[in-house]
Amino acid sequence: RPARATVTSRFLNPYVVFFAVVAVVIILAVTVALLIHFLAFDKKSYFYHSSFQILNVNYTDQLNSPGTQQYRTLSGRIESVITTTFKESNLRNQFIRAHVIKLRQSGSGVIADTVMKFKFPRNNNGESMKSRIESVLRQMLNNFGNLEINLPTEIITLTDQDAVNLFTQECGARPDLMTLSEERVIGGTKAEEGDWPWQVSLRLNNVHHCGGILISNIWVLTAAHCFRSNSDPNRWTATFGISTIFPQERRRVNTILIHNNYNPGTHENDIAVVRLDRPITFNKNIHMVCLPEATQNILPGSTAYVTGWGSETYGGNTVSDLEQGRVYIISNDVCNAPISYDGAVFPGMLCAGLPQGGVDACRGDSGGPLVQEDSRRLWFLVGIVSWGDQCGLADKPGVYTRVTAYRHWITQQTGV
Ligand code: 4AZ
Repeated sequence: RPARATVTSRFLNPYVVFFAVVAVVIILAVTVALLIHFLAFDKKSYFYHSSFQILNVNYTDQLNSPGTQQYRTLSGRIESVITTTFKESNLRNQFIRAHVIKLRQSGSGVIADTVMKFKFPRNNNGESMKSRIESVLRQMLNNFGNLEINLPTEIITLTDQDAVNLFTQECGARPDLMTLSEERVIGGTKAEEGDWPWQVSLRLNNVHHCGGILISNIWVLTAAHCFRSNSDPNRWTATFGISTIFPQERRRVNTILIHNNYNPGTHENDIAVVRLDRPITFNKNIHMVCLPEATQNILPGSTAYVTGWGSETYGGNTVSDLEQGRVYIISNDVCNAPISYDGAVFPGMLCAGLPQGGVDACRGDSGGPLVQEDSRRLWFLVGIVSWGDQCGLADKPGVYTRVTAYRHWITQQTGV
């Protein structure tokens, strides 16, 4: 009898039965929840391209370059009209962002090539969503504020790669913008592949000597002083990608054009352009930066980034993985103060650094970029690493060639 009692309690103990049932219910619930999650809530990004025709804006040369105020204002207005439209529609939760890739001329008017990003559950197909997007745009047609916009003739579904390819043909986009994602916070000092896609390594006898900046598929901008020891194009090559040991691309240098009035004594006009032997095919990790307008104001106190393979300490060795530093623009007046450079900073130069020092360009960074992000998340070149009193000292910021001052010279030399 005691034996039988033991057997009974082992198999029919109400607690055991209770826990077994609870366990089964939990497993079932989790399975169902996962199914629902993947079928209904797991969202995928979808990209669409459409061309909006703006009827009441006349095309002018000012809309040729993304650096003009007109270009920024018009693109920004179109983006905000599209955003408002979707935010007030039944697609408000699916719409993520719109970005004008390019403004083009059409007759006397303007066409805005635009990429839009949406997020839908996976079980939705992108094509049925396309007709919902079209119908939202149709409904909103008469509600575009003071822009007169023609309904796009077609909306094209893009693959993620198509969307990236559209951006790589234009200047100044980093990977976070190409996928219309949240802005990536730039931290640390090591760059990741694609972070600074316009960065070039200029190599003398196949050894990294200077930085350079890709401004078209064939022209690289750099500093004149890079060629003080040697200006024979046959001795120079350019590599692309964040590693100087394993570059993604390599080109010979065909021509070196140094500013006629470069003055090694005062560092004035420290600018040069280099023509590659053949064009670079742009991709996500290698493409050009935007150039500012000659009239663009570079605001003291605004944030900028300097990148390069230069030494980390004055007198140190260059590095093989690209580094980035965050600095602030310093006015020429402050930079010319007696404790700073005491008048040695000319109008064609630009200072950037931290008041306490510590982050700076150094030997080997010369010729490389100082860039700033604009309101539409495009990156513009504002300076070329030129000179400074050692590296990272307090009150001795880096001094850069002021790109706006040489905007016309760059066009004269390269057509860019
Ligand atoms: C150089 O020797 C050099 N701290 C470049 C930049 C700076 C100093 C020196 C700025 O090429």
